[in-house]
Amino acid sequence: MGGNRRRFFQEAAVLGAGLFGFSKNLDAQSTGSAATNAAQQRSGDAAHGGEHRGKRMAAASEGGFVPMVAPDLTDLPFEMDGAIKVFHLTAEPVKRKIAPFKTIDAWGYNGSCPGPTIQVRQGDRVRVIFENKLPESTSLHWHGLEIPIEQDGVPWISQKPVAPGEKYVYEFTVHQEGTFFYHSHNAMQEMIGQIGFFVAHPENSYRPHAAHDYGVILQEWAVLPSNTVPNTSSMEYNWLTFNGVSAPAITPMIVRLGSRVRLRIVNMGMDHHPIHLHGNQFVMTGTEGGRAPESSWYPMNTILVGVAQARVIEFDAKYPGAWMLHCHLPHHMMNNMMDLLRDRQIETANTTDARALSQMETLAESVPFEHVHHSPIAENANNVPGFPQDAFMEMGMDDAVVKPETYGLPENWSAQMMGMMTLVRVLPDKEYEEILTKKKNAAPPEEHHHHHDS
Ligand SMILES: [Cu+2]
Repeated sequence: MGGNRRRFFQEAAVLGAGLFGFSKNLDAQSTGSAATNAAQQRSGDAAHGGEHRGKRMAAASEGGFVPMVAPDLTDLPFEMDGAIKVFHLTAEPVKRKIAPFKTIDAWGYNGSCPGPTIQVRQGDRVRVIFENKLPESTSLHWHGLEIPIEQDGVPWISQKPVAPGEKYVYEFTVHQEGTFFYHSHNAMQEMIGQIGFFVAHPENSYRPHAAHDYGVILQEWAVLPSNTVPNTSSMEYNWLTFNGVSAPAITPMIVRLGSRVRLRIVNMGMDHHPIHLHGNQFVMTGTEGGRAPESSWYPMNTILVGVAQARVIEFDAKYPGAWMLHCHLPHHMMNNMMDLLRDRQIETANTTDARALSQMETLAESVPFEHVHHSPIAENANNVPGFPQDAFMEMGMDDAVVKPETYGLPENWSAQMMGMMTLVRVLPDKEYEEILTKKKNAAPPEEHHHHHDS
C-alpha cells in the first residue's frame, strides 16, 4: 500500500467519513479515552468491522484529533485521486424537517440543509466537483480559506456563474487549520440554506486534547403559517435552527464526564446570536481565522457569534447533567406555533387552563404527537394583566423527538426546548456508554450515509 493510499484509509477511518460512513462519529469521538478504546475493542466486530475500527484508533492517536460531529448533519464522503481528496457536492432544493410538524422547502447540498460537512487536514489538496441542480445559477465560496482568486467562487468576479445543470471543479490546497464553511455567494441563496461546514484539522494537534468535537450552524427562517417556502426577504424570523433543526428536535450532544469538549459555532444568517452554556465556563480557542493563542483565552459562558463568524469554544466537562446550550435572544428561544395555533392566535380569550389544554390536545392529535401537560397556572391567571406569557406555549413532545441521545432525560423535557436550543449532556461512564450502545444499535445501514450522486 502506497503512502498516499495508506494515509487515505487511515484518515477516512479517522474522519468517520469517506468510505466508512458517519454513524461512527460519536464513538470515534471517544478515542481519547482508554476506557472507551477498550469498549470499542470489545465490540470490534460490530456493524463496521474491527479492522476499520482498529485503523481509526491508530490513526486517531497518531493524528491526535477526533472528527467534528455536527448533530443532525452528515459528513461528505471523499475519494482519493492520487494525493487529492475528491468531494462531490451538488446544490439542489431539499425538504428539511425542522420540527416534527414542520417541513420546509429549503435549498441545500446533497439532499441536506445545511449541506454535508467537509472535513480535511491542514495541508490537504482538495478537489470539489460541484454540480448545480438549482433552477438558477450559483457558485461555491470557501469562507475564510486563503486560496487562489480563481477558486474564490464569486460569480462574474472570479468565475462565470455555474448555470443550472452545469458542473464546476474547484481545487486548492488547504494550508490553514480551523473552522471554515462553504456557501453560495448569492445573498438570497444563503438565506434559503446554502451553507455547509468545511473543517480543516490541524497538522499538529491542538493542545489540550479535546475528546469531543461538536459543530453547530445557526440559521433563521421566516416561514408564514401553512407555508413551506422560507421568505428570504423577510426579517421577521419565526424558526431558528441549529444545523437545520429546531428544538426539541435538535439532537443533544453527548459527552463523557471529565472529558474536554470543543464546540464550533458558525453563524450564517441575518442576526447575531449570543450563545450561552449553562453551568460551565468555557474559553474561546478559535475564530473563523483558526486557532487563537492560549494567552488570549479567558473564561466566559456566553459568546456572541456574529454573522459570517465562527467561534470555537472549549471546556472541561466537570459537572454531570443536561446543560442547556442556547441562543439567549428571547425570540430565538421559541418556535413559531402559528401553524399549530391558527384559531387560537385569533381567539386570545381562549386562555383558561381547560380550554387551552383541550385545544393543545386537538392540535397534537392533528400533527400527530402526544402532548405532555403544560406547566400549571394560577386560578386567577386571567385577571392578571399580561397573562398569558409562556403559559400554553409549551408543547412537550418527548415521543415525537425520541432518539438514543434523549435516553434518560426527565419526562416532558421537550416542553422547555424551543428554537436555537440544545442540551450538552455530561454523562458518567455508564450512562455515556449506554447511549453509545443504543446509537450503534439504532444506526441505519452504511449506504444511508452516503450522499454521492449516482
Ligand atoms: Cu439568536
